[in-house]
Amino acid sequence: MPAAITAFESSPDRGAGLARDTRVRWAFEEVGQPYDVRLVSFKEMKEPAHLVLHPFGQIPTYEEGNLALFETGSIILHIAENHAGLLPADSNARARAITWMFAALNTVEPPIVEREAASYMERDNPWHKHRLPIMDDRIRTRLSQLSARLGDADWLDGAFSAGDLLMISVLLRLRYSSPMLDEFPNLATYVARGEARPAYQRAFAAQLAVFADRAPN
Ligand code: GTB
Repeated sequence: MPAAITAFESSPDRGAGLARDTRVRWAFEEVGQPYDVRLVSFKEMKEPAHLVLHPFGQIPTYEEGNLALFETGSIILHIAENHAGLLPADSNARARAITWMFAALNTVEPPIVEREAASYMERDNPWHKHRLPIMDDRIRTRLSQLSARLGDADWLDGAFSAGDLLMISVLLRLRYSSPMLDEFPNLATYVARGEARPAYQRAFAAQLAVFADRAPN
């Protein structure tokens, strides 16, 4: 039986690919592994049956035999460690690719998520317009540093890896909330290069298909 993941039954982005199951789908596609998807409602995510799988009541989760995982970083690392295609064989190169996975999730994604959350949870407060440029500057600093490191390379460290998969997923998220990515042409091209991968295309289409037949909420 293939591994099974959970995804939103009804995603607020209606298939724009922003929910984190897209990253996991992409990882499965890169390594050529089939997977099942179980859709869960917001209500179900907070119920005991789901909380056993995910203590924070979120998606995605991963189930394979008697193994259950949560956290996209951990899920993608597990997929990458068990199937060829997302981590180099050389142990030092592998460690560096895993470092980029952590950098994407721990260093680049947090300021992007904070800005996104603030823009829909705090926007009615008078101080929001003062906080926004501060949050933008935090993101810009990270983008500038990342842009300097990437230079004119195709990927962050040699061949495409799970580090690129996560970094591109994180940067894609920014594209939907701010035009800031366009200030860094090599990053915009890097993201486009990731999106052009057939595995990403299949993952994006699969998550979009969940919403294709539905009327708007
Ligand atoms: N650190 C965890 C991981 O990496 O797996 C974070 C998981 C997470 O944030 N899950 C979100 C969730 O389940 C979905 S991805 N939220 C429901 C809840 O917390 O109650 C975040 C997300 C959701 C929707 C959009 N969107 O529609 O634009 C974008 C991103």
